[in-house]
Amino acid sequence: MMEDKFNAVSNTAKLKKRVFSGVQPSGDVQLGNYLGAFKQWVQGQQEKENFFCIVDMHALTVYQEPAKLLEQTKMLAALLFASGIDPNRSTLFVQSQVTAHAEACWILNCMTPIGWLERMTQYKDKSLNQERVSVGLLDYPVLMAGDILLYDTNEVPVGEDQKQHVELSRDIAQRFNRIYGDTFVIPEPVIPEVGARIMGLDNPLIKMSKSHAHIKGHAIRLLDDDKEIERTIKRAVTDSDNVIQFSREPEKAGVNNLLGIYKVITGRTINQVESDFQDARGYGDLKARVSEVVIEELQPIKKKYSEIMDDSSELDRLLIRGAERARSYADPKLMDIKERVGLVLPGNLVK
Ligand code: AQP
Repeated sequence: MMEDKFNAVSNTAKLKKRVFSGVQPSGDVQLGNYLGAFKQWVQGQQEKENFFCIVDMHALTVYQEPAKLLEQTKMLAALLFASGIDPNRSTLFVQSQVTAHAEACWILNCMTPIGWLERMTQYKDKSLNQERVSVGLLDYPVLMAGDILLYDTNEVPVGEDQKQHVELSRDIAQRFNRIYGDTFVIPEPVIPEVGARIMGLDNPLIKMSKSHAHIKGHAIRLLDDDKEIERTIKRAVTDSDNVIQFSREPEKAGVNNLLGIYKVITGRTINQVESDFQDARGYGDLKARVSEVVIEELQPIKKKYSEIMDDSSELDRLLIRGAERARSYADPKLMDIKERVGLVLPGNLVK
């Protein structure tokens, strides 16, 4: 029954714009992932045809403890479903389950100049102060290009931090199309107006991030209990002038970040948000109100998450089905790519 409904949805979906986006199972999912990505993905499910990918091979670009990586992958899948990703509307799958991604990456590697990769900000940031940097870390954006291009993606919703990578995917696609003929749709990055960059609560000048989520005070993790959320927001770095307004000034980045979190959760305009705090008695009130809306937003997600984790065999079934569906798009596309570059296809060899 579920299967029929799923196919019926997929048949009508062809006229819709196609969306691809990914998230790494690289640590505790934090509020920035949710507000900058998941929430936007869920809201766009109705009018677009969506592929959401848990990019476990991307996570491998920095060392992951094997048992933890597997656990984080399942937890992330459960959190995505709990946040509202609907398996009857969207295809949610794990990257390593669809081998076309790795194969496409290799072919695209062979036509990507190293200089394009060395210029990537994320590569520079993540390789800074590292004793050893893997080839995978440098190659991260090419694997991402493969992810996106295999699905004839029109739009890639990402936070501000990933925009450069989507632009690189466009460059790679255009180069391939020039050399081998029209093969790839050129994808567009779509950056949400709000929530594009949620900053660290301990340091509002750096973005909130999964890999720093274990540092006390840095992040709200989606599974934090209410008291922990309240404590972390209470400790958030602000300033001393007690003015509750949006501002681009670096010294106001902490207050700006808290107002941004409030704005994206409540869906209110800048003016409405500022007027909500007109009568606030300082940053204590601001923090209390932000805690309230964050707790309210995350409570149903945590509840749904526990229900999903109670029956993990259903979660496995959904991931198997998601991967099958992803393969039904990615495999024929890979065949087209291989044929264009002159690789041997199954039909080329006669027994
Ligand atoms: N702070 C953030 N604000 C807004 N959006 C964010 N995203 C991540 N952090 C913020 C968005 O979340 C999606 C999934 O991210 P990812 O896992 O693919 O990689 P990332 O951007 O590198 O996320 P993290 O949390 O910072 O992970 P680590 O620490 O492992 O690198 C993307 O759409 C991203 O823009």
